Amino acid sequence: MTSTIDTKSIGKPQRARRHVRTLTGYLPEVDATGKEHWPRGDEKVWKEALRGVDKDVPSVTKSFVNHVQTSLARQAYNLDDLGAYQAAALSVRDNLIVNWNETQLNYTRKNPKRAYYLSLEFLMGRTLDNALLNLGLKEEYRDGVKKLGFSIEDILDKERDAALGNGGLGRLAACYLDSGSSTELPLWGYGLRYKYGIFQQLISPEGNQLEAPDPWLENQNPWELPRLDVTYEVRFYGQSERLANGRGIWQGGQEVVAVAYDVMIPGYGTKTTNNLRLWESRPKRGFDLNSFNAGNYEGAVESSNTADAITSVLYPNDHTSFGKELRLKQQYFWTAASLADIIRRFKQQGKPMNQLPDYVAIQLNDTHPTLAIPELMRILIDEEDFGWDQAWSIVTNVFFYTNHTVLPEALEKWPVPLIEHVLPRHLQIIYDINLFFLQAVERKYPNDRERLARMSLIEEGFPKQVRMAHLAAVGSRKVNGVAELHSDLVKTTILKDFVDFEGVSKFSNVTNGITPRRWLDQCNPELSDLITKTLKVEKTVWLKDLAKLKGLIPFAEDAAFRKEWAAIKQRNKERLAHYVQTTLGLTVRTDAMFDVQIKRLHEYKRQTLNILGVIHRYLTLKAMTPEEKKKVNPRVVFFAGKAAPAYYIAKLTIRLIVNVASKINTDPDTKDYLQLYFLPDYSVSLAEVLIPASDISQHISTAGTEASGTSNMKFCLNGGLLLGTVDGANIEIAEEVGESNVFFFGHLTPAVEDLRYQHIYHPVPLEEKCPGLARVIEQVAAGLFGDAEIYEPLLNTIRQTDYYLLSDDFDSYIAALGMVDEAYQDQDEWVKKSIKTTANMGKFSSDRAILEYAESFWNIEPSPVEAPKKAT
Ligand code: 26V
Repeated sequence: MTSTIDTKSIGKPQRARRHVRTLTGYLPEVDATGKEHWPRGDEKVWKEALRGVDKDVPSVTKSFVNHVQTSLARQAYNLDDLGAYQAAALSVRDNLIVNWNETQLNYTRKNPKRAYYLSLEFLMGRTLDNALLNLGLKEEYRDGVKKLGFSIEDILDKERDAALGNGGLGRLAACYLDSGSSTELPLWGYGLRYKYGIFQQLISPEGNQLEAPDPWLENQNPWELPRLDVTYEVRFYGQSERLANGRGIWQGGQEVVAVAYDVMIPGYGTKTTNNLRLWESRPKRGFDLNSFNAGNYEGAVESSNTADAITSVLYPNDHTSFGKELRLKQQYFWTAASLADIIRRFKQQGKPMNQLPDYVAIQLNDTHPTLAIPELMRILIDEEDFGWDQAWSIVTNVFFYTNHTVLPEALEKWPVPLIEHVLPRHLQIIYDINLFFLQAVERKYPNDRERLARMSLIEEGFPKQVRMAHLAAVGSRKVNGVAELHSDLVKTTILKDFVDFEGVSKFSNVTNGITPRRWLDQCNPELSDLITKTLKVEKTVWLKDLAKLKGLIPFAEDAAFRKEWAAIKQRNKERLAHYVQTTLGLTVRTDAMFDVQIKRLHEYKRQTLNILGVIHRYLTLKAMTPEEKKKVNPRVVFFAGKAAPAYYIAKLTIRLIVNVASKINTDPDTKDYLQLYFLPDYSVSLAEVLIPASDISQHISTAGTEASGTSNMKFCLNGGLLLGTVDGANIEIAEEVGESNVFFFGHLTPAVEDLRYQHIYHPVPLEEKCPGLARVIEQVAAGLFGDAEIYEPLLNTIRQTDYYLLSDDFDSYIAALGMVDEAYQDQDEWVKKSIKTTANMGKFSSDRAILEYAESFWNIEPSPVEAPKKAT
């Protein structure tokens, strides 16, 4: 077992670490008098021997072959594409490491205030292509590997996605890291190194989703650096004793060790290479030798089994909570290790703890890391001897909380008995926070018991539960939502009482963003080249100042430009068709409109509305004469997305899509006009193929339910038009690109509550309310797509409460689809819309979003890496 840092010694400089740092650095140490000293040996010899970043093709091939030979122990005759990927990755990684070292040294020397992004999910996707782009080495590697007999595309295709996330929240975290490095901000990520990422989705012949594990680390991960010397002990269970002075002593229970793995995050066109630190759990005592010698092998490995479990698998749910003990342990393990690491780094500067908020800002990505709030209180009170008030003032100036949903079922709550069992000291602290908080509320609103019950951090019931969103809001300096409408809903619904009590200035909005490097340049290289050529601005400039896309607007009127624009869309459709052909063996026609909905399966996202709309179209086509059909523009509908393994209704929706597809794709009456595909195992990499190929994409959540959405931004950036409800970021996209360039339908947010009320208290039979929908449902129920009775529970969600208002929005949805058809008939106008859409998407760069966080919340500034000094 590697030596672990005793929690009591956190903050004391670690000698071993100091040496690691100085040995790899370029810069000499500065002593108290300001004099510079080279830490070891001959400075000249050191500096001459340090690896530079040679960017020419011969250096690339040399480095590649070196890795083939010495890192992989292989040779030219037995090197396959996977081996070539590994060699290329190791060679690119050398460049990242040099920049990473310089970045960290720069921060150590300058001591800027830093921000930390705590996220239980980082949906990174593939790294090699992004690293090449950001380092400016794409062409060199393309040429280099070609000379060695490989194609860069084949090599890039060998990389497995790092899929440590469920959906939008995790991908947002990945975009923000890219933007943090690209804008040279001192921003680190902290997460968990799950052994298994989001499950692999398989679809059975009947259309059922099956889940298989995703052992993504199987072939080793060249992008991480194990830091076996950076370890912390984390305690669970045990007893907590309160002392008279308010301090607590927490002892006993189980201790596990957190080991750091660092993932390098290069910036686009910058030296800044920030760090994503992922924790792995290990048993404190790897092997109990006594038990082993006594012949008890199982006993000897027991502690390792339970400790390993903590970081073994990502929970595959989003928007539903479960109260599982292991998930709580994941959350505490990760927040405790991250805070210990942040505090150790802060203390190395020799500053007193009350200055923590001057040097550290911590962003809580949803409520998942909220235990960091009581954990920092515990450290300050029990270990650092602070009094309550001073500790609370530090805590409430360090944390910032982003809410990502207002759906009640997705708001985290933890049973009090579970927290008491796993984290007894934290439960005491949470109760104390609650007591002081409610006392303050009582002073402002005397005798308002209902208000106290609503605002309490503890929900009464059997069992009582801790409301994590309340704890996060109370313990943070700022609270934000992720799009204008959503931030307003946060303020007027779930946290209304908190706005009344604390004042509105604590609550604000930062509209989400996406990185244009991955979501335009990498996934749509031809479009990126056309933009560069047309704007006559280097792509290194416009990819970092996305408002420059506005320069495309006049070209919407240029017929030659439109032709090029449309030809690229066409080639992207062919690329997608090729993917479907090679992976599923199915032939997609490419002379059709491509209509795409790709996202997690959820009732609120209303994939069901989409598939019922497809059936409606099918029935309409069936009723047409051949003459009428000739006027119809062919449409290909794509779905992709995973359902939470226990989400029965979502899985039934997949089953319906798959079975409708097999019926209509083989129906000679309709197959030339309508095709439908469910592409299994949706991932970041699949999104990169689907998005550039889309003519229209669907973002059709019930108004007020989708906090932002971010794929809507990706489609529009790639010139795909948006069909959607007036929800989330759709609204701001329409504001930017112009309402005439989007297709909106459906009821608005303020109507939703009333409609739901009507459903319950004044129900109208579906046949009367929405005959079109009733007819579609009838056909499904009659077995047109097989399995009649199997779909009953899904159909009943609509026939009964219809909580997500399909029957209210169906008619306007069908009308909007008709408007899309009509607009598509005029290809010139359509392409104009497409160009104008891309041109007006500048606002949605994640660079803009991360700078808003940096300036308005964290108060941090860019800290560019200086060029290394030459040896003297
Ligand atoms: C909630 C829960 C509840 C407990 C079980 C596990 C689990 C896992 C994830 C979540 C988070 C749900 C919130 C979420 O993912 N929101 C999405 O965030 C995106 C980025 O801001 C946004 O674009 C989407 O609209 C929003 O649904």
